[in-house]
Amino acid sequence: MEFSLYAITGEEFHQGRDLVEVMEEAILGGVDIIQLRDKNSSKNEILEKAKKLRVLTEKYNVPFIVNDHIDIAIAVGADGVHLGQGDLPLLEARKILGNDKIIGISTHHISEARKAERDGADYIGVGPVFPTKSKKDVVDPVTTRYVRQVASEISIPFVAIGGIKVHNVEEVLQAGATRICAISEIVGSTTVKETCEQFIDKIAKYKGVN
Ligand code: 3NM
Repeated sequence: MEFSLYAITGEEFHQGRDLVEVMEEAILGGVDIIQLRDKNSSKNEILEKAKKLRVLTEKYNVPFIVNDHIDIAIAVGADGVHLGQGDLPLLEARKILGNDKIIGISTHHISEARKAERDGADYIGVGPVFPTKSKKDVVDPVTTRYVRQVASEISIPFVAIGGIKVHNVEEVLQAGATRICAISEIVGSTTVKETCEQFIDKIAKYKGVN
């Protein structure tokens, strides 16, 4: 799983801008994997958004991940799903999706990271590193301490998430992360492409260091 900047949708931050337009700008700025995450819309609405994002991500050859909804992921031919700790267990999701699809799992503790690795996750989320308003049921920040722990102990790819901004991303990279994920900093930016370019520059600076 080669990627460095992961953008998740968060339409509450768009200030009226079109979903596909914002995500296209993010891709043009260097985002190399996209997740549709929508906790507010109906299943049909999410399906329609997923179809549009599938067309966009296919155009740019960027992996497309759907949060929670395995059925929608299959229906639109997404590259994979992202599951939380309370969702369908990874082993069951794997039975449905097979080995060719990407399955990512949110983790907030090293025990969850170890289990996800054991169960065959393709990548894990590591967070929330910093306080965030983008996730409702969020646990206390895990801090860069957890990032360090995962970087030294876990072999599968991991992506740091939660409150990560251009101004604090270097702390996370210094802790050993090589992949960064953000919602509000990217999709809430008035200059989405430039914000992504700034993230990419900082990630590149630490490439080969970690
Ligand atoms: N998952 P922002 S934190 C969706 O820790 C999500 O698993 C998290 O949004 C986790 O970049 C988070 O705006 C919200 O802080 C990330």
